[in-house]
Amino acid sequence: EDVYDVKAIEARWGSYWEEAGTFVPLDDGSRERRYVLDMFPYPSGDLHMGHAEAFAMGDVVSRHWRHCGYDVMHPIGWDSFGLPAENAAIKNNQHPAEWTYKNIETQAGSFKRYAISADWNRRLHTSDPEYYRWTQWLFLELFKNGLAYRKDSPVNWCPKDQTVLANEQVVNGKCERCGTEVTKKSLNQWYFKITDFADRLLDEMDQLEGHWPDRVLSMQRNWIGRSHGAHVRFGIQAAGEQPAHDVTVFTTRPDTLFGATFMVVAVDALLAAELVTPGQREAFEAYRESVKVLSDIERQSSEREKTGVFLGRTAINPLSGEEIPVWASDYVLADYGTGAIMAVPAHDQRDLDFARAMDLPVRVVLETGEENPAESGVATVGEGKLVNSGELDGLNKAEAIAQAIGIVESKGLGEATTTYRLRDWLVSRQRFWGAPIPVIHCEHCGEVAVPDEQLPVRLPDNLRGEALSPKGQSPLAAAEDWVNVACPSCGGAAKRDTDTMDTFVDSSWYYLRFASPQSSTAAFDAEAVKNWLPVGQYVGGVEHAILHLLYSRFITKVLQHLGHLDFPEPFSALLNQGQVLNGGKAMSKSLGNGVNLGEQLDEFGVDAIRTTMVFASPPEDDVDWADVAPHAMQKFLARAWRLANDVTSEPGVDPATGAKAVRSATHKALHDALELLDAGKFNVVIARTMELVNAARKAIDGEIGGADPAVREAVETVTLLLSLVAPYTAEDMWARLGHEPSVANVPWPAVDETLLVEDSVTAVVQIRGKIRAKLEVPADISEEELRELALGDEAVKRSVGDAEIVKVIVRAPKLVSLVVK
Ligand code: ANZ
Ligand code: ZN
Repeated sequence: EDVYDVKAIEARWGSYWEEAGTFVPLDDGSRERRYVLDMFPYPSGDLHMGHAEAFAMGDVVSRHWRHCGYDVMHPIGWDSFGLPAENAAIKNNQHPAEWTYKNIETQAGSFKRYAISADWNRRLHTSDPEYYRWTQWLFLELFKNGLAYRKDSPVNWCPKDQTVLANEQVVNGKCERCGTEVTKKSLNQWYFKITDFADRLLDEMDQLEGHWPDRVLSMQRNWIGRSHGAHVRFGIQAAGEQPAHDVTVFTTRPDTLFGATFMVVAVDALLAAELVTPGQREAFEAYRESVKVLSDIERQSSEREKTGVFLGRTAINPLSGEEIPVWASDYVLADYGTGAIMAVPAHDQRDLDFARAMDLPVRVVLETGEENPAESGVATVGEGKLVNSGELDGLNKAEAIAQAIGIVESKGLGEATTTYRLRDWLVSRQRFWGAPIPVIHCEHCGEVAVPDEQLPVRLPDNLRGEALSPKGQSPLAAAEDWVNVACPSCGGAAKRDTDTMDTFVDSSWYYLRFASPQSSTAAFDAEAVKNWLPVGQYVGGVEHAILHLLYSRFITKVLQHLGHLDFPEPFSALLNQGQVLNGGKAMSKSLGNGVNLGEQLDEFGVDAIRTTMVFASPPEDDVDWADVAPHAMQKFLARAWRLANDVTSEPGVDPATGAKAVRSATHKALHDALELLDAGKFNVVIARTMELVNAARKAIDGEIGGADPAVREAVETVTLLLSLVAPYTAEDMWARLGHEPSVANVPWPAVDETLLVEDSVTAVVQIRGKIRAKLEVPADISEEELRELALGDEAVKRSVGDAEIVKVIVRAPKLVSLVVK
């Protein structure tokens, strides 16, 4: 029959690939290995359009590489710890595992239907004890090597709900759920020392240049935020007092030291409370109270009116000896630099805004030719020469920076330094559904690592429903028989740590686990990791551009540092696919513009949806579902599929005996497709495939006919190209063409370069306006070549005879005109 029956075709091949093990890598070294990885999903409900987009893109890469002859590993797993499962469990009086594993099954079914070329044997779930046993091992590796530590730190606290709130859960200073005023509470929390690796995280990004999107690299750079500058110490005094102590500021602009007209200390820094004089204390405390509820982003917003309070003291400029007032404000952050700045309003906009609000002086020290900031309200930041700056006068900015650092260093009042925006990674959570932190607290021995043979520290399975609701400490604290253990070191009574790990820890190493997912003796098998890693192509959304990628890079570097790995970067290449929008907006419940993936698959078939996703735009661009036409795509697939029925030659006949025009079209499509795939222009590959489908159809319906071996070659090539995006259709065509499955393992045919030459055209040679010769020339002939050909032609020579050629006009590829006399 000649009807493209999507349902029948899906049913025919639906379970074939998994049963045949089509996508299980050989892993025997007979082929070069390549690793393609999609960011693994979180099991919230079924797959959605975003998954469909991301996984369609990753599958193009994976299938392309398989056709190129690589042994491809394309694994799949689930990031299955996390809060939504816990919230669902509280609501439904369940254990979080129930919700989690039910959703995983649903998603796995959808992935299979979606025909992702995944190796299902490597499937993993981060919430399996077999997995989190190794997450705990990883924690202990950091702990034992001084890279995991505990410290007190302030958290957002809702006194009514008795719970810690993430920054996103604090709305206008109030608890998102109950509206109670949020306070800060100090909690003892675990941190990973990612700051120790800040330089490596920055510098080793060089090797990712050109392989990761530029914007991701710059987001990582900004997040780490390395600033070169200086620490400069200012003496402090109150009226009539001797300098009490020093305050050190961090500045990236020591050249502007003579322009510092006041100092600002972060209002919430301990230092501010120490510095404030008794007379100013009341005003200070009132101010501090008023800014407590603001987030860092609000505090630093340039939109907000600057606020602050005078601390009653002056600071002494170490270069000029000038006395300047010391203020406290919220625009200076307590945990960046030293929490104190020298304010140079002429050349720093924030300082200028503050100076204008508080009526403080503005002094230009770098003459840039711009308008005076005191009048314009705009700080000047250009290049120029130093003025009003004593011994720095006349220097340019770079010279003055070096000179100023030299002077403060020689006086012992400061030194060059580097500061980072990056903070240590807070990894402990007071929640249940995560990997328990494998530490035991003993009064005698302190923090003791759970011995390796006692791992995993399993989550208790008797907690469910209400028992999981947050009570200011981890729900695990209530499981007394779980908490109370013997100290592994002294045998005395001790308690387990009741916090669980941030789920970013789970996902910071899963790409390693995929190399040997069943290993029960190690987190990863060294040999397997050597064979498969780093990941050749990582695919996922830009929402993970910072944290997940940074943490994964950090953990890889730690493991390399500790001798477990021999490469510094986990992901050699990164692709950020775009979002799927509807009507130009992200799909959301509140907008009511959601599109259900399952319904789309039911209506148009898997292949049409996948092909639509890939065809709609370059992979990194958004797809607006309001603008696409899966119905038309289904028609195109049907048209392609019918070609396979109309090929009447047997497989294996040399296509060289077939129609040359068809062969040219085929090899041009193949050639272009390879270049386009390497360049990541997957959408254009589909456009080329469409052209080839048209060429093949024309040949079959015209004089050439379906028996020509060049037509078979064309249709087999269509099949191959379609297998990148439309696996069911392609597999069915392949079978109809008389081949064994699977088309996924068919090598790309070699491109015959001689077939790529453009068709020839006819050039005419005119002499005195009359056509004297016609030449068959390549369409892309150069002016020079055409001129030579024309002048060397026998008929032309004859016509010219003894006359003198005074001028040759060449219009390649069609015309040569000779002026003779
Ligand atoms: C004087 C100065 C003059 C500054 C000037 C800038 C321009 P980045 O590049 O982001 O590292 N600063 C230092 N610590 C701060 C804190 N805790 N909160 C807010 N601002 C802080 O920025 C470094 C600059 O930001 C430092 O250099 C300091 O202001 C300010 F024409 O010192 B500068
Ligand atoms: Zn002990």
